[in-house]
Amino acid sequence: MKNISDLIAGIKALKEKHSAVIFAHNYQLPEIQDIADFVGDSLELARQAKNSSARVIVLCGVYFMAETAKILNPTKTVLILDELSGCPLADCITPTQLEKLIRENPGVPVVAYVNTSAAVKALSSVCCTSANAVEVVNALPEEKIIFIPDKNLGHFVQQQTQKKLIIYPGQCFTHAKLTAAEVKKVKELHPRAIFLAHPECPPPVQELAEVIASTSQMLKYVRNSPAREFIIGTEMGLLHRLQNENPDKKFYLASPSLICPNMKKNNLTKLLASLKNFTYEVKISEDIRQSAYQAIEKMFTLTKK
Ligand code: CIZ
Repeated sequence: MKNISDLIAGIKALKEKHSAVIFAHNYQLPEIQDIADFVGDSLELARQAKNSSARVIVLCGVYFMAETAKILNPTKTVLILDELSGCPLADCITPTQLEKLIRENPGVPVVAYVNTSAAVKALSSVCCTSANAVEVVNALPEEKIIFIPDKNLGHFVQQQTQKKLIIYPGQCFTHAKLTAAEVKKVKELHPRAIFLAHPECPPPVQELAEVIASTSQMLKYVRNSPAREFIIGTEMGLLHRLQNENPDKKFYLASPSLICPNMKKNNLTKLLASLKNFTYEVKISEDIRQSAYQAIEKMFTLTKK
């Protein structure tokens, strides 16, 4: 068992040796965020991966995020720290289930949240993230849209658009745990605080929010807000960045249950091992990768400013 400074020194040396970059999601442990070259949400990580000139990308997040980096960078080595850091939301829908939905709704385009497998993306018309879901849906010419796999994000988008969404009934089990009763209690304790909820939270929680936002939107909102106190309704990892970027503001997690066990499978020991042994390499068959690439590229095209 190495101490933390040995781990950090080892990671930095191997990173240099392999011309690697470390990307971390906003929900990662503080020590992973601190050593990363870039920290962001899945849209920012995807954009960063697309523009990276590094030979090796180490993705500290969950599996679909590493797959997205590989889809955009087929010639690079993409590593994930733990093979088992999946995403139960992404696992909610299989290619067979999506094929059935498409057969039942001929001609209706599929908007797939990036929290899906490469094989599901490959069957979809376009991807979206929580930061751009409304924009993607509104940019499509069709009036009826299949939205997969998160029903709470689907509910949020449905409130913001005139289009008719056919919403798949999946959900993120971490965000789904947050209840309106818990939020009301925290609001009572901190009456001046603004409540920011992630759109993966259930509708009764969304109704209590002053702001419904993705993690990147929460960071931006807090940065620009004159308020001093905020209740955060998303995975606890975001508090590290919020607090670092806003040392004079106060943050309260809406519930202690807002911890994603898969995001928290990653740690510095596994990061060192990943760079040392090139584990675990993400591989995607070329036909699936090419089709999934189209869906991600279309998201970038539709949301180009
Ligand atoms: O899109 C992402 O990265 C997720 C999973 C949450 C968010 O809002 O950033």
